[in-house]
Amino acid sequence: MDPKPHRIIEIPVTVQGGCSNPKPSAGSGCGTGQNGGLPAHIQAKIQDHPCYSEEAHHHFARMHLAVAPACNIQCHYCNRKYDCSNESRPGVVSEVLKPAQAIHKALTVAAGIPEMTVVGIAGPGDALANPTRTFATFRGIREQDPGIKLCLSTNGLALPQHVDELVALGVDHVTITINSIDPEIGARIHPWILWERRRVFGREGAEILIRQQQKGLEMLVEQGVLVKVNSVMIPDINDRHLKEVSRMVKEKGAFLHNVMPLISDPAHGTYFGLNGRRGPTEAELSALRDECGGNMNMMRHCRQCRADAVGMLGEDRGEEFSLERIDQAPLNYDVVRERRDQVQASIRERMAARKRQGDTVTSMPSARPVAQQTTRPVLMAVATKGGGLVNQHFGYAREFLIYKATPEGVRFEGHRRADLYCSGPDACNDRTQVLASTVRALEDCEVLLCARIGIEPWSVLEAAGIMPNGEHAMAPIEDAVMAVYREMMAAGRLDMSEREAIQCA
Ligand code: CLF
Ligand code: SF4
Repeated sequence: MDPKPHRIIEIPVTVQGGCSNPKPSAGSGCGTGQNGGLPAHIQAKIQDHPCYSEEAHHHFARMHLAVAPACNIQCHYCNRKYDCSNESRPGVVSEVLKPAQAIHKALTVAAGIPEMTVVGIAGPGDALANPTRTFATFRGIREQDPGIKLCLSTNGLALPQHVDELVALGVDHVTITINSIDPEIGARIHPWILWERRRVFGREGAEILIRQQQKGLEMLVEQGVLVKVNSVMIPDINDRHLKEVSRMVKEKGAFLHNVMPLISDPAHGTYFGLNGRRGPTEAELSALRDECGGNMNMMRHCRQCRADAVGMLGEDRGEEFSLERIDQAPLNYDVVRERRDQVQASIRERMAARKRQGDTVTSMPSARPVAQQTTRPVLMAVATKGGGLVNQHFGYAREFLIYKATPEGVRFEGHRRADLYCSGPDACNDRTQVLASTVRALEDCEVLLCARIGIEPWSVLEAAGIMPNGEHAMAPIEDAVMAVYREMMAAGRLDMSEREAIQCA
């Protein structure tokens, strides 16, 4: 780290709590899937937004419309050939859309994926560096279907001058990427910005960016918009600083903080990638999220989506809805809306029923202080294709969700990507390699829950200390995790020595 003392920019908080300020109560953790305790109007805003509610991401889908190609800043983790790293994993956007095309695409996806609740604009550049295209798109969707939530992601430089228009259009969810509140650190991430028709470099540019971000955040909160802050964790540049960022954004009323790992691959041609800057390890990321979590609700289920992503988080159905394909699709939108409303109402009913069941299943039966002190936590990997259920065949899983079971209950920790084990009859030679990489990705997990698994992967995982378990197929994930944890406890497999218990605490 740079030893020089840095000046943190913090615009005095002018926004007070009030009914429009959506600060959640401590422990209400939208990032934890437990949304109880939130005021009803906030609960209504997040309950079917897959990014703002961890629980919703099992049930509802989102789509991004790639209408915003230009950007007004430079980030060292971005190469314009690729999606905006604010909201995407690297990969070219298949097609940049004009507003009319984007509106038609959104309505067509709503017809094909009735679970889709949110349309976001997240690049491939910056949504507000392309205001004409962005607002024309939002306006068109709002006119055609007021039931779709509108969501926007921005670097924040041009945010203050657009807050009124966002509010007028009913954009209820805005993400600002804030990587630093210290211009010295900011300049190491953002080498220049475009400001008042000129390039402003280094510290001066970073200072303007930070001020605009904070001003935009305050203005949105004042108007009752739910603000999520994304931060890219960059080891040895802003990793230790992000706790300070978390504190500041919470103070200013941000609803949720999403710390994402730097994606740094030389093949992407970014400055950081080409200069050997590494991304954080899973352990570093998890530790920082825990540290920030003391101040703030943390998002742990982000998939760093493409700027043209379509579907549930973690899946990409963009190809099904390319311009070429959707142009031929006939559309009776009254029917679409009716079907969508029915599907979403039945999902909400299932979620409510599950909530009514309460915590009885996912917490331990009674307080047993001695057992709790000496019972160790266990990480479990889960193969799911949505719905909050253990319902994916191991061979078809492209990612695993990671849950931590403790005597106090079950907590979602994040996800790990995996290569497809069953990718067709011609891919048999790759399977050993795929299994080896899955074992590496899940090396800290002791159990793998899935709907089914073949004998070969079973043996390899078991030998690596990751016990496959298909007995809870189609069960709710948290119930299944807790049931296996109880079995392990009953078998005496979770006992710790007092010394281990202290270390664990
Ligand atoms: Fe898109 Fe972002 Fe809206 Fe979600 S994504 S604009 S808030 S609808 Fe979500 Fe994707 Fe993570 Fe973004 S998982 S990258 S946080
Ligand atoms: Fe790239 Fe997004 Fe940064 Fe612009 S704001 S340079 S598009 S990562």
